[in-house]
Parts: sequence; structure tokens; C-alpha cells
Amino acid sequence: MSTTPLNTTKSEEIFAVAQTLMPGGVSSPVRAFKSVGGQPIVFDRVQGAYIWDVDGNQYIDYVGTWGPAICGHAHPEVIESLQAALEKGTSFGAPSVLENVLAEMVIDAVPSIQMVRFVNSGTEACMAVLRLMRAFTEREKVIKFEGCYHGHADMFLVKAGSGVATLGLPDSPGVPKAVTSSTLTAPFNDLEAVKALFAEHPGEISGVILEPVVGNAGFIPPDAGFLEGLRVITKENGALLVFDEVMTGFRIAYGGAQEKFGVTPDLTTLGKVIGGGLPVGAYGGRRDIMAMVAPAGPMYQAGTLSGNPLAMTAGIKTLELLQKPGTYEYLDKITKKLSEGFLKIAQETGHAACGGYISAMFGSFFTKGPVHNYEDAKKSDLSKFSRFHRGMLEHGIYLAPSQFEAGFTSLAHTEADIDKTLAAAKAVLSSL
Ligand code: KE4
Repeated sequence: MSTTPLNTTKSEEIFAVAQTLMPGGVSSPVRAFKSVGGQPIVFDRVQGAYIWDVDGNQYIDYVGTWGPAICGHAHPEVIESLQAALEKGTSFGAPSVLENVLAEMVIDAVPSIQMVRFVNSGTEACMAVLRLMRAFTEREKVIKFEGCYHGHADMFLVKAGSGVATLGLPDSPGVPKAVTSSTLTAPFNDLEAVKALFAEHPGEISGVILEPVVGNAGFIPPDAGFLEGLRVITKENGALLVFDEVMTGFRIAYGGAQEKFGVTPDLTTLGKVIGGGLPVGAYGGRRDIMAMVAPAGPMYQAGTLSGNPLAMTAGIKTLELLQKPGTYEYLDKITKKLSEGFLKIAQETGHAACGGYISAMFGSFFTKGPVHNYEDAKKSDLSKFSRFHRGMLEHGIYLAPSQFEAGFTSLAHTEADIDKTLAAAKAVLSSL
């Protein structure tokens, strides 16, 4: 497949102005293409599995606005329900039955969640859940894993993944040592390291928070027994187990990783999919713990737009669509074809690669592997990833602009889209 160089004239013009107005020209760092180089694509519109940029180029999209677009962008039923909701206003700042509806859906779906609080982003959900862990246990320290990303709140910017890893930032300036001194880290998939931290800080660790399937260091699934081991270790130490399912929630199963792997944490954070493309985050879990959250209990957390009717409407419709029979079987089928097809092509074209998928989440690394943690991920061929990313873009395939991200499929991706993507991968890998 020969390709003419991508015409990105309008993207370049718009992005040049953006860089004079906003730091890096973006509202979130990873969008700036810093780690893959080249001109970021300025979007004009999205629909289903596709993007159209301001120069009229069309792409098959495997970022899906970083996870929310699991039913496909701008799903007609989501748009229709939003239009109806708009007639009643955009924000109440007061109770609405829509919060009850989405709360019941989340509680019914997620094994650990008996009560839930809505916020406006995954970052807010993770900030609040850490405060709740500390309030409930009256302990200050927390364990996170290298390469995991739990939003940009100070206490989590320690060996974090996603954009922090992408930009190779040391633990971010502006974050007081006093804050991060309570954040302990261990390599993902390393139970012994976690046990050692508990032994080193007896009675001081409020809990362990993790991405049960890592997406923010690239795609790194848990080793067999890892999640089960964390459940035992936290229980033994009177500490809480928290799954950050902002990315995996409703994506790798309707009940998230905790349903898929049969390990129930004490608390869970959610985001992305439950907002259906509008800003929603949530945290929830055991009733006795959630009872501490104001105004039911003393732990304070609040938000002007939390639970707003538009976001609730988009989330409700999205989860309704996901409840349809065959949803996760379809996502598994097309993502299996994509992931296994890519690894086969990499092998045939002489490129060391490893990776995999779970339902609608996938990823790979240019290294023989296996990749069990962030250290392993960092050893992969990042320069080859950048060249592959650019090549795929020129073939009309939009992948996450960082090796330290995961890929996402949706119900809108067809087998033909997957075939086109694999054909593009073959052409690009053959040229690298
Ligand atoms: P937000 O504040 O971006 O809604 O959520 C933070 C967050 C928390 N936990 C996990 C597991 C997450 O993946 C995220 C956000 N993910 C990134 C992409 N890997 C958002 C994209 C971006 O930062 O622009």
C-alpha cells in the first residue's frame, strides 16, 4: 500500500496558534505527540470508529478519546438521549433521579461497589479514594506501582505512567516531598516487594492502589496469582485493596477487572466509559467505608458539576448499550484478531514484539519480552515505536501517541477495519 504524505496543513496552522495560547498547545500533555514526534492531528469530528481531521483525512481510531468511546464515537442513541436531556438544562447542582439510575447500574455491575460517589474525572476519583483510605484506616502511607497512573494529583506523581512516563518527567516539580514521602512504590507483579514494604512500615500503610490491568505503562496484564496475592497481603495487614478501574472498568468486562479475575477489592475508582464521553469519575466500595464520605460521614469531598444530568445521561445510555447480549464476545473477537494478527505480522517482518489483549484493551512492545513491569516496558524499542506510529498515521490508523499507553477497540470497529489496520501494519513494518 503506497501512501502519499499526509496533508496536515490546517492541523499545523491551528496547532501553531494553539501553542501560543496553551502550554504545549494542548489541554493534556500526551496529546502533543512529544514522544512520537511529528505534527499532532487536529480533530474536526468523530463518528463510530473513525476520526476526520481538519484537513479532511480519515483515520480508524484506536484511542477512542482514551477509553470513553467503547460504543463508538457519537453513538446515535447517546446523542439522542443527550439532546432530550439538554431540553431540561445542563446542570442542576442538586439531586436528580439520573444520579440514582447511574449509581444503581454501577452498583449492580461492579462486585466491590455497594455505594458510589460521582465526581468529574478519574483524577478526582483517585484523589478522593486515597483520602478515604487514609480516613478509614487512620494510616497515611499508600503503595502504588511503578508505571501505574492514577491521575495527576500530587501524591500519585511518583514513578507514574501515562503522560508522565511519556515525557520522561522525573517526579513532577511542584509536588512537595512531604506529600510523596507517604507514597511507596513497588514493581508491578512483584508480591515480594509489596510484602517487604508492609514489613518495613508495620501499621502505617492504609492500602494498595493499582491498575489491575496496567494501561499506562503500555499494556501489562497481572501475572497469575498477583491480584489474589494482593488481596491476601492487604487483608493480613489490615490495609485496603483499591482497584483503579478508570480504564478497565466496563471495558475488559462489564464488571471490570474484578469480575474478569474474580478478585474483589475494598474500593474501586471509575471514569471514562461511565461518562460516555462526558466528564464523569466515580469512587465506590464497601458500605461501611463509603459511610465515611461527607455529608454521611466526616471525610470531605465535593464538586460543582458532580453528577450533572448531561454526564449522567451519557453514562446511563452507554452502559445500557454495553448490557446488550454479545457485547463483550464481539469486543474480544475483533481485538483478538487485531492483537494476534499484529504479533504474527511483526514476526513475519522480522521485528521482535510482544503484547496481548483483554477484551477491548490491547497493547504491544517492540521487544522480545515478556514485559511484566514498567522497567521491562522501558527497555522496548521506543524509537521504533515512534516510527511505527507515524507510519500507521500516514496509512490512516490513529494509535495512542505513546508507547506508555494502551489501545482501545469499540463496538463500532468492524472486521474490515481490523483487516485494513493489519494491512497497514504489514506495509509499515515491512518498511521499518
Ligand atoms: P482523568 O483525570 O484523566 O479522567 O483520569 C486519570 C486516570 C486515572 N486512572 C487511570 C487508570 C487512568 O488511565 C487515568 C487517565 N488515563 C489517561 C490515559 N492513559 C488519560 C489521558 C490523558 O491524560 O490525556
